[in-house]
Amino acid sequence: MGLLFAKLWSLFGSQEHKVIIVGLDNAGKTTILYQFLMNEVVHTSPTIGSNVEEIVVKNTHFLMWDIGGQESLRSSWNTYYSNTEFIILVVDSIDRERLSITKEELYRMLAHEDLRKAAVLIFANKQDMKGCMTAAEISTYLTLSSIKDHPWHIQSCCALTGEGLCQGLEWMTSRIGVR
Ligand code: G3D
Ligand code: MG
Repeated sequence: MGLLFAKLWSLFGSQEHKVIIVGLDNAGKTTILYQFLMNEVVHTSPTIGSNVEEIVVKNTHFLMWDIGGQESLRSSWNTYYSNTEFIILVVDSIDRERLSITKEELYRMLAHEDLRKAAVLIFANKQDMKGCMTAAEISTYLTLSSIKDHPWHIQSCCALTGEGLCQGLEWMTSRIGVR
């Protein structure tokens, strides 16, 4: 019985959780993914199509899909949605002009049937930039408090230094098994 339990537990523990990393082009999605992966900053180029990497946090495996954010690619985001447990939405906190587009994309995703059960982590990235919006400002603009049907969390971060990224991942691991 004990052995069976241990086996089941290890199966559960090593189960993969699908994550999609979305956001407009230049928000910092690829930089964040590679920070998770190797804890160092890599030179990135605009993502055409997608990058996928497995990230392990405290025995929890996340399969993370970094999806290109250019306008021409956004219409195909929904092909990545099935079985997604977490959406990481990366916001460029200095890009005030395009926050309205991010908002539209966020609510479009939340309304999608395949993302019904997904939890949303919003990274307010580029907090090192002078004059950037704070996480609180972004939260207000995106009216996050109105989201009742998806668990959500906003975390300020700087993908270049990695600051704030661990806290975001910790929130994700804390959600596992809650639903
Ligand atoms: P994307 O995958 O969302 O399109 P990238 O975005 O990860 O390719 O990042 C786009 C640019 O933003 C990159 O600069 C990257 O270094 C920069 N960037 C990412 N995160 C931060 C951050 O927290 N602070 C600052 N200051 N810059 C950041 P380049 O110059 O390579 O285009
Ligand atoms: Mg990219």
